[in-house]
Amino acid sequence: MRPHWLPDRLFFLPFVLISYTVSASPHGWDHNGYVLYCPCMGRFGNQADHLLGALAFAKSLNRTLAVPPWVVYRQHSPPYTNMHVPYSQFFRLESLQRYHRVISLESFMTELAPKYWKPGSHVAYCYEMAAARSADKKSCPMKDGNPFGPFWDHVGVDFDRSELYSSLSYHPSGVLHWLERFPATEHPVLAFPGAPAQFPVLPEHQGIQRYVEWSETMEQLGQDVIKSQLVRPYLAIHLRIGSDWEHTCDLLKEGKVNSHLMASPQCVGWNLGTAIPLTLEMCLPSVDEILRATRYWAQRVAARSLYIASDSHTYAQKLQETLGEKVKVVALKLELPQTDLYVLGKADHFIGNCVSSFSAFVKRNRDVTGWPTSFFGMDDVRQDREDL
Ligand code: GFB
Repeated sequence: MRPHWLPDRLFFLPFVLISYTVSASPHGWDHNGYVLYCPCMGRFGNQADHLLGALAFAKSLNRTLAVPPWVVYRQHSPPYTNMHVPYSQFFRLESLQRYHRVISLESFMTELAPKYWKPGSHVAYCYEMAAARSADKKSCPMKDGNPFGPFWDHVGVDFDRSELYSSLSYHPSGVLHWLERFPATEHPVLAFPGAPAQFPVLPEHQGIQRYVEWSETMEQLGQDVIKSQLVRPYLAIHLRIGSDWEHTCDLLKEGKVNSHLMASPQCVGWNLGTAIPLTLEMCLPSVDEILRATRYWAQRVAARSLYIASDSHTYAQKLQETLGEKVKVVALKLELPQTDLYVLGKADHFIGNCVSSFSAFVKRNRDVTGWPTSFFGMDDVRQDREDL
């Protein structure tokens, strides 16, 4: 659903204007150096996890982070090419400054690179293992395949040579090794093929989410949905049940993974020794479980409306039948996933998918503002685990 006041072609116009405003301010060169990377793993939720880790990494090295655009895949509709959406279209870049120095990658390229990071000086940094897969076995795979090639082409960068490393860690505890090996005086710009961060984001970096604040345009889009469609208290659920997800959860069925699968540490715990076993209902909740958990939480919070975000079916009719006519069931199938994320984040209670980083974004967003979250398949196991 596109808001009625934004015609198709103009949908991204306000975002473009905002990014222009942000990039119009002049930036001086930071002699402590820069970190650049391609958010080349996964879709929005994965990229958001990586952003938090990359912010922590840049802060630990005291380098400015060049915040990349979001890579948005258009696999299901023409023209099938990736979009590169500036960070500031969805979130306020200036809010990140409260955590650490940042510049948008777009501003870095237009304002600073022409003077300080010219063609000929573009060095790529990666693990030896990653370079071993390249044709000459010693070049970082910066532009090999999609999304890597289209990303750096979009940024307008070719790489001239590579610096390889083997025993460096992106965790802030490894900072001294980085400073020794790649001092900013000789290595002003560290450009990586992927995020210098772990996935999922480490527990100690989850709080950085508080600096990820919605842009004014997203606030307007999200509030428009809440005010026009929902009645508080409202319950919100995220159904991650599409076919790609079924394949992911098959790994669990086939016994190929343990409790740690993608974002699952958020609900089973980080310590594998004490982690809650990850069940199929937690990964791919059945219709019965979706109805049960929704009914349970709707009663507990005395919900007057239910918001369903889904990558596939919404089960709106079944949910309406199970909740009765006093609860308004809303399933809009919004075009922009970020509007769903906004509305899920503001609910009086949220039921997410433990394994999905899309749900994890919502959970972190709610954690930093003190709003409660539960997960499908877990209502009976979490009650006595205060550590989760
Ligand atoms: O966000 P994400 O990394 O979460 O990727 P996972 C899932 C994408 O699916 C979202 C769409 O970014 C959206 O584009 N999507 C999922 C939704 N749920 C919803 C929803 O409720 N509303 C809307 N509008 N869109 C990982 C992916 O997904 O799963 C990997 O990053 C891979 O690429 C893996 O596919 C299996 O962590 O759930």
